[in-house]
Amino acid sequence: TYGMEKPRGYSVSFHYNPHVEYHHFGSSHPMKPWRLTLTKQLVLAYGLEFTMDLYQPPPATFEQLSQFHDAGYLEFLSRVTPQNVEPEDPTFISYGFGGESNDCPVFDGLWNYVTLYSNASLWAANSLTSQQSSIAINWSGGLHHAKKNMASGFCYINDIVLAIQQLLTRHQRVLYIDIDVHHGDGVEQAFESTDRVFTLSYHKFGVDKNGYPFFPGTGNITEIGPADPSNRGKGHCLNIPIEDGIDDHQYEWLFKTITGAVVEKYRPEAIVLQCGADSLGGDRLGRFNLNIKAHGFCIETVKNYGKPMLLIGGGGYTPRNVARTWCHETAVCVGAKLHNNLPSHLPYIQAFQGEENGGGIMYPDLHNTKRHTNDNTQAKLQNIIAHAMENLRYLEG
Ligand code: ZLV
Ligand code: CA
Ligand code: ZN
Repeated sequence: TYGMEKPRGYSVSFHYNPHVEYHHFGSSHPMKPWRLTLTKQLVLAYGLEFTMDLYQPPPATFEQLSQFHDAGYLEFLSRVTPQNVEPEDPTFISYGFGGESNDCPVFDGLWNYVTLYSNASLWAANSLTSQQSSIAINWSGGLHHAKKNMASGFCYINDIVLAIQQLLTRHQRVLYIDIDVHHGDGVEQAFESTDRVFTLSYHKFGVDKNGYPFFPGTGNITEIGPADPSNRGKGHCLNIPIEDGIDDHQYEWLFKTITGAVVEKYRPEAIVLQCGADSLGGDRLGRFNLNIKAHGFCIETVKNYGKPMLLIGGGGYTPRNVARTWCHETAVCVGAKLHNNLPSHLPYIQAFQGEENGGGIMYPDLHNTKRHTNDNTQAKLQNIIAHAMENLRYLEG
């Protein structure tokens, strides 16, 4: 039977290069690659590695990244170091570095870090297009804010755009869904002029008590793509703005209603799901009150559509809960149920123990940790759903 393609089956592939863990954005920076160490340890401790095909992708090449990014920007990224950086240089600032917040610092091994997480997404996309797997996972990717010539919001290279470009070589329509608490602006912008990618982002939107918008400040429900009605991309993006403190029940209802309608109307051939874990309760930067199983409900819902699915990470700033969530979601993909008692041989088990760290269990109640007041009324959510359905009428041509 040689010469025949392997049937798709139900196999899950896991794409990860542990060298990403050795990179540091700086001690006070909220983005901690160490959360990936914790995720990996949990996945291994539960024995989930035996249920998947494992790949360790090498760094991506300059040429692979230039499928989306400008060569000048890549040249800069590949050469800049903490030693040679010139903070006053106008190109440095135009590439999204420096500034007051210093969201995107220059750190040792930056190029190595970005090429590692990017190729893991490319390999994951490739395992779907070559039909080696039906679900492909890269928890180290999901850096949705990066633009073709600019770093933004902790993101330097947009691995999601690169992976979607790979999927477009085999699939006519790709749906991108983003449950990170921030708006997936970089992916939306990259595909704003095509009808072959539909982008759907759920996120916190609004200003704080001092009048500062929640990052990146875009993604209102009225933003549906380019204004020009002759643009093919018009109507192929949907933004779901959410207020502080949304709970499990409300989020699950919003997610299944709206995502279900998009899938029915757009009929995607493949789905990319960005699983940013900063939408959990108790996240250092997030504003929602979601529990792990409500976040995982979104993954389960998308899995049940039965399309080739690429799962990628994203934000998540309380590392122990990021690890719990992505391990739970790995289990959802392979159809395993995890015991609430953490495996006793788990390395770094202290990170999950103690009342403040979740009491040594897999599924602690995150509603009670740093709870945000719920500003989402049933009427407001009803209104968002109605507006979203109205926006989807563009798909009817
Ligand atoms: O999760 O917090 O709000 C994908 C992702 O979506 C800003 N940046 C910028 C614009 C002006 N502000 C700075 C405000 C800083 C508030 C304090 C931090 C402390 C240290 C370092 C960074 C932050 C920070 N930065 C918190 N929120 C921001 C955002 C960027 C959020 C990126 C989310 C990335 C991985
Ligand atoms: Ca989002
Ligand atoms: Zn985020």
